Amino acid sequence: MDNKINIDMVAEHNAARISALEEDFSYLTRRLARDGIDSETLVEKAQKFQIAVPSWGVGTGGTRFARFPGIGEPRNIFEKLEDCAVINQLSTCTESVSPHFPWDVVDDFTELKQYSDALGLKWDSINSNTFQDQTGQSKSYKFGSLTNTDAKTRDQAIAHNIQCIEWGEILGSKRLTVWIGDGSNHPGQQHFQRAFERYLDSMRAIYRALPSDWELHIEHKMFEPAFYSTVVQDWGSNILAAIELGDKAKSLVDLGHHAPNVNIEMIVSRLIQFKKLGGFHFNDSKYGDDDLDSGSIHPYQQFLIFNELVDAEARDQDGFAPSYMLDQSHNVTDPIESLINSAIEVQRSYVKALLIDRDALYEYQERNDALMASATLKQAFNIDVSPILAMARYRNGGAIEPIYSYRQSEYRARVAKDRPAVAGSGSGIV
Ligand code: LRH
Ligand code: MN
Repeated sequence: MDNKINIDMVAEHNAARISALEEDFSYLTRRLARDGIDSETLVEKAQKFQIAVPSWGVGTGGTRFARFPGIGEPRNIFEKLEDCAVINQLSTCTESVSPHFPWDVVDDFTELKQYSDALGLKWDSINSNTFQDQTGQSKSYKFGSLTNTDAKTRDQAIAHNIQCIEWGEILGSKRLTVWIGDGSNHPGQQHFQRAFERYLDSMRAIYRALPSDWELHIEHKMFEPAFYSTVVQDWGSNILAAIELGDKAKSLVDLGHHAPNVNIEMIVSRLIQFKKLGGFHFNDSKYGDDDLDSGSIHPYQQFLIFNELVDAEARDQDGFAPSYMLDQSHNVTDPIESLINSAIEVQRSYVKALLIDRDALYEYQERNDALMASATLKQAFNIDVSPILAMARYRNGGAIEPIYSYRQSEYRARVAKDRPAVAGSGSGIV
């Protein structure tokens, strides 16, 4: 099992880089001190920053056209956890894994819990799946799951979600994330209100099964797999459902689930204001739900989202405790490298947002000094916080240069010896 990256090798790599890092860090410390900002406080906050990794993200992703698996593909949740442990070892900010059932189902969940404990990993939100039919499933989800016009099909979907909660309790998770693809492809095919009423009824049954200290996260998505209407298509339907269901129901924002140019940071602000922000699926996109690496296309948008999050933190906003998670599909990169990089890019947006001079910003906002208000954000965004992120990794026992250390470890080639190559290039996201 122990495929850890050799810690002595990482220590060697760090030893060769620490003096350059300390030089960059002390320059940045002096630079920030001029603005009355303490770099040590930022490193401490960066060291505590955590973002969960999706179990389905460590395998090569694909599209409806094809999936081109790489070498050493993880074949089951145990091998996926090994890869997640490497991501956390080098980045030190991804100690939790979010599983997807039934993709990650095992016979013995206690054994799985022991395995994750041994790797120093925790379990984040559980993702149910009623967007695919499983072999031997009695009712098909072709025309929907929790909103299907057939009550037995809805009951089947409800039962699956309740089963996910039970498995999650064994793993120590505290959240269930429900994303459904239910919707229609033709005008007139679905009665919008009746479908949403069926959705709420089904979700009430799932909500009733939630343990008292759990949350239910609702994930909206504009389209796909439905291409005319989607029952939970945007934050409006999402927050209405969350308010209707109760305090344990919150809204989850997957960045790729919005039309291009939608002001996602404003949606985040609304959800914060009404204490309904449950969490995020971070990724990036240019067109549709592309699931590209976080911050790789719109880093400023990601920064503006963290401006809203840090603002809420600074104002001690009531009911503010969002969870952070990546939800990406790695079609052309080594998934481990992309997840390490993306976790750090989300952490970067957080630390840059901590640099914003909020008092000055509020002042400019009150005085309608649009230019200086915008410039105040840009000034923080333009500071390179890499030395703070690297110092946080170093002090957490990780790698100053994680991708370099990962490549030097030849981890992928090593596990490929144990994990037979996957033949052919079937299609599908995982
Ligand atoms: C839907 C989604 C959802 C997951 C799936 C893998 O597009 O974002 O969060 O269940 O991807
Ligand atoms: Mn998602």
